[in-house]
Amino acid sequence: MARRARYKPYLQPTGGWGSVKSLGRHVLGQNALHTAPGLLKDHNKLGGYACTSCAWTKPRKAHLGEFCENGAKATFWDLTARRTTPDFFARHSVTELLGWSDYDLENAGRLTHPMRYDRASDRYVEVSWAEAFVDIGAKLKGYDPKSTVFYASGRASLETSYMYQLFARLYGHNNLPDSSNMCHETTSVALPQSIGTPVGTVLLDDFATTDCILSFGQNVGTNSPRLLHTLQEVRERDVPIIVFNPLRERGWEEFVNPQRPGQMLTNAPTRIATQYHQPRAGGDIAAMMGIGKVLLALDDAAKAAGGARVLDEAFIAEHTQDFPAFEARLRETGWDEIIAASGLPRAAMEAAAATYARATAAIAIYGMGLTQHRLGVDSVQMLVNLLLMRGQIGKPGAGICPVRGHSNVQGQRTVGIAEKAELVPLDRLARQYRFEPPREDGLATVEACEAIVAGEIRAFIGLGGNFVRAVPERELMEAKWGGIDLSVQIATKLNRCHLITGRTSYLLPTLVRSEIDSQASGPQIVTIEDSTTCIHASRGKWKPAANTLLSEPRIVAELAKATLPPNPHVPWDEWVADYGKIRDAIEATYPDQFERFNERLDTPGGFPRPVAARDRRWETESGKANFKLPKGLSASFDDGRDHTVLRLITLRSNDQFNTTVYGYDDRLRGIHGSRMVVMMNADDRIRFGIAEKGRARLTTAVDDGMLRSMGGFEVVDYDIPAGTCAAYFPECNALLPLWQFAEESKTPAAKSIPVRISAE
Ligand SMILES: Nc1nc2c(c(=O)[nH]1)N[C@H]1C(S)=C(S)[C@@H](COP(=O)(O)OP(=O)(O)OC[C@H]3O[C@@H](n4cnc5c(=O)[nH]c(N)nc54)[C@H](O)[C@@H]3O)O[C@H]1N2
Ligand SMILES: Nc1nc2c(c(=O)[nH]1)N[C@H]1C(S)=C(S)[C@@H](COP(=O)(O)OP(=O)(O)OC[C@H]3O[C@@H](n4cnc5c(=O)[nH]c(N)nc54)[C@H](O)[C@@H]3O)O[C@H]1N2
Ligand SMILES: [Mo]
Repeated sequence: MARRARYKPYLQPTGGWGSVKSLGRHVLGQNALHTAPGLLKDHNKLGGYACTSCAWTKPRKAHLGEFCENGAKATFWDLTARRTTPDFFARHSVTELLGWSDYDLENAGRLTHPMRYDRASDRYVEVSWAEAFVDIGAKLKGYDPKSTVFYASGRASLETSYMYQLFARLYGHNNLPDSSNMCHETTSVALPQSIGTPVGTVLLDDFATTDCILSFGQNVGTNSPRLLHTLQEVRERDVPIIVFNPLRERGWEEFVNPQRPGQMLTNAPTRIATQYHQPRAGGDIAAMMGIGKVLLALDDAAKAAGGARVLDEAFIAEHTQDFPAFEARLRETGWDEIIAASGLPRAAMEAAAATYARATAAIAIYGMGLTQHRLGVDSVQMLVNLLLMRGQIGKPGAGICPVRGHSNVQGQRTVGIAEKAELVPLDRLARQYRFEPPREDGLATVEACEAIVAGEIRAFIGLGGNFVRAVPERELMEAKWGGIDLSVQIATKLNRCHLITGRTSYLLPTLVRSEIDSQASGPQIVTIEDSTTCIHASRGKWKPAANTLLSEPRIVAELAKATLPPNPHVPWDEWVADYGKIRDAIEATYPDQFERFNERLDTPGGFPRPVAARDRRWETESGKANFKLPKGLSASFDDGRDHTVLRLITLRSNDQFNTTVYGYDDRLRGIHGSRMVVMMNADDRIRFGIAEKGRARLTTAVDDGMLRSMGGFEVVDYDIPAGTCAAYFPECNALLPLWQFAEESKTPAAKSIPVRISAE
């Protein structure tokens, strides 16, 4: 039965009673009420567990309830009383389950037993752990390692991730795609070229002294709500926050902090954004060119009048390279082009620039709205250019702040989950474990998809995630998956990727982070790295969902032992018995990053890894921070001239974590009851002859001989610029061509899919 959507603009603040009510519904829905008191005591606390939801950092001094609506939802979802047992699989064939929604699949509860797909009965059937490991190991031994892919989704701890990358390299490949290939890979490519570090430079303390925040393409209210606590404090110092986002996101508008009883009683919200500009999708490079142009003009005027300069000339001279070329580009780019490409009036850019020009310490925050475009790398580098113009990197209260996705996605890269060989200290791994690691680059996510489509991949191991559902080109990917010989999914809940089976398919169930992980030496600690490079310890507090579950480190170790020839230098069993020893090994591989790792586990607020750019040391080839020239003004694939083509943004609702769908409401956007919705400008709707609240079909507007088309969308008139529309991920991934990715980073261009829309 198709669901009907209801739309009523949400006028309440983010947080507040709406968030409490929504949370209440989710706790009851998962029968997880017994976990609620623990949420207050242990969630994101020293001695407790780190939230599995977003990667935003934790303060040194935690609030009583250091959680947000969505972090709590993620935890309740993990700690549900429901179970997906062997009996469940006996009742439902895989073909039947393929007809279930993402919500219904995960809502069946936690996986409890290792399972193997039985083609004859079309069912997953219980298998012993021992048999699963022996069979998987035997099969892996038979393949060319380079024809296998070890994917990781960004939740697994530093300990698991380190073991996993080592397993891949000992086995013989660097095919380690990660969810970050679909996410902030653009950041990891852009920032090293600009400032010589792949990560952000901002620490939580910087928010206490900043006097201006610029935000591009990030949805704080839904995807990093704890950051709102910090932004609220920033706003109480009357600091301006300038937001660029095609959609009016409630999270950037008003917030009532559920952790503040006084504010909850009065319901008087804190206004977050002081300026809200709505560029068209992919319009940010142009918008930033406009801001840069105004900064130059203000600086020219200041120079002429003998007033305080707007540009930081000393910083530019001492620390940067290529400013003259960038300045020339700003001066020669005309306002007409900028206005057309950004979709913004000149006054918007003037207002933003005037405010930024007055700041002494500014932070730039960004998310998927910049990274998931054809010119995503250029978009991020433009934002850095704006900071460099005014010397806003490497001093207190200032810097660049990518808001990462999964709770340990940044950390996985730090400990070697990377397909690019140059990013990994292979010589050190070679010495530490006495082997010859593969030296050539492996496959990133898009490349792994291409190889699967080409029939070149024999085995796929997924350390978490929902690969087939998260990647572009769904129909082709699902059709080609059957060509994989062995598909092994280490998971907590059932998802669609598990049901798209290879010739042999295993489902290996594991613990979640909030559960007690007991090994030979007692309960274990795991660690994660947040968006600001701080490392936190996490201790599970809850009884595991089933006593048949194994921890992720144990599963990785057993797979490795079953696959690899014995190597006395890799103590898999000792590591599993005591995760402290894995941390010692991580420290041995990365002595500068993880100095005294085990001793510093309980540093309040986490301990930061060193980032050279924070100290104005630029680890670039030039030894300076580089102004980078964008390759174009529009970040999208279409040139914006064909008015029959819209740019489709695919994004997250307030009731989901990526492909995990907690419910059918997107409260903050006022959309209820359905996810098959396209948000569009009313003028566009009329122009395309679609009735109010009518139904529509979206068809990808590319000419590559493939038809990508989806019907059944309900149209919602929304506050979004003409020419841009929005709908939900992962539903829309069938519309995203595999070859439409960000230049250089290969991050799929999920934020401006060129589409045609027609009434249904
Ligand atoms: N509750 C919850 N938390 C999450 C997640 C989740 O699904 N649920 N996912 C996690 C993960 S893996 C990630 S990567 C992050 C994602 O968090 P975000 O980076 O916030 O990603 P999206 O939800 O995709 O939203 C992107 C935002 O960018 C805007 N946008 C789209 N196109 C453009 C553009 O061209 N220009 C500008 N300026 N803005 C644009 C959209 O309107 C939207 O507000 O969140 C993490 N945290
Ligand atoms: N169109 C479009 N596509 C996108 C995006 C977009 O904005 N638009 N965003 C992209 C982004 S930013 C990302 S990060 C990817 C996300 O891609 P993935 O990381 O692959 O997907 P998730 O939905 O996060 O994975 C959810 C599954 O992980 C498993 N899981 C959950 N917790 C654990 C755990 O603790 N351990 C293990 N082993 N398994 C666990 C569960 O079985 C669950 O079903 O999607 C990308 N795809
Ligand atoms: Mo992500």
